[in-house]
Amino acid sequence: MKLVYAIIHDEDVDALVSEMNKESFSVTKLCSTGGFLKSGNTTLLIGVEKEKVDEVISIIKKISKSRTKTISAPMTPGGIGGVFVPYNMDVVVGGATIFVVNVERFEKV
Ligand code: 2BA
Repeated sequence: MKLVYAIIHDEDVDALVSEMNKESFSVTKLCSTGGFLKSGNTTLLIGVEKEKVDEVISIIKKISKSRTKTISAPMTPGGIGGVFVPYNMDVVVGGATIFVVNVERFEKV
């Protein structure tokens, strides 16, 4: 058995969870926060048999869309004084960040 972790945009959650349920995959949804942007995202946990991992990943790929976020980053100008001047920077986030790990033991009691 494998456990798929998928970090996705909050905006894609409803469509993705619906599609997973439609295809009979069980999903647990966790609220998470990206360490770089420090904004909310969603982590899905999906436990599946090894043979089903590719199917799960193809559903994630189909539904998760990448988006560009503009962030304000401080920069120091070359001049004297070290004044920080904010400038805008575009960051492409996702579609999805996916980890697949082995599950040593799985039980429902
Ligand atoms: P964040 O950490 O908020 O990162 C959002 C986006 O910012 C990233 O998109 C990437 O394009 C950019 N980014 C991240 N760290 C950066 C850095 N040190 N310098 C410049 N740009 C940087 P994604 O790569 O698509 O990642 C989306 C979210 O997935 C991340 O949100 C984080 O929550 C998670 N993630 C990505 N890679 C991960 C990893 N190796 N381990 C754990 N979580 C990861």
